Amino acid sequence: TSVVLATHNAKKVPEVRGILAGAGLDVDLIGLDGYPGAPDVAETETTFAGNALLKARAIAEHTGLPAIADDSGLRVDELKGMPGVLSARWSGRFGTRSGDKDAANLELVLDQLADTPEERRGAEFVCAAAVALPSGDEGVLEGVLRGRLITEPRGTNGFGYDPVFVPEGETRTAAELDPAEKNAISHRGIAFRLLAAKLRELL
Ligand code: ITT
Repeated sequence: TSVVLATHNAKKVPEVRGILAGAGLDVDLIGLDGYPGAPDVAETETTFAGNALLKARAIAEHTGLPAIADDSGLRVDELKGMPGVLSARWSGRFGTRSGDKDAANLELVLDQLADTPEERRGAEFVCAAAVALPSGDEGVLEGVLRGRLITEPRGTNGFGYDPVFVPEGETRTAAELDPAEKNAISHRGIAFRLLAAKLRELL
């Protein structure tokens, strides 16, 4: 079965592929590069689940194939859960300009926590994984990874906020874990393993 992965974030693709393969799901996962002109869906919902469904539905409609999507982000305790669904756009909201959006977002969060002591630097990654079929069937599942934010980035694996996020029970950052180690514990790993079970039902 062919399934389209509705993301414009190239770094999410290998993670999702690895997770679904690890769950033993036998699907042919197609990236959006196979669909020039695929809509870049505005994330207008206030929840991860709502935005993941918007992305999956739009791409299922555009391609006529089952589509899966990821909406994810970082909730920082000290920032009352921000940047949350705004994680990909956080620095842009404050007018920061940088060639590297991930780096700018990460720097802004570190700046905002500059005066926050270690014991108050708790945070969590959240991922909503959605599937939408052209028939209208759909589903969405979530995963959370608790951890804490450090002050100096470490590691080169993963993406986004990984270099400053140390998962609970770990001493390494998420960017210092190898891909299989990250997938075993991550918000995305949890959400897409649940989604794999849902896909088995629907496809
Ligand atoms: P698509 O919407 O096209 O999938 P995107 O990068 O805009 O791509 P999101 O809207 O889901 O994706 O935004 C996710 C944000 O949260 C983005 O800033 C990521 O860097 C960050 N993020 C999500 N998962 C992460 C992870 O596993 N590790 C580090 N940062 C992560």
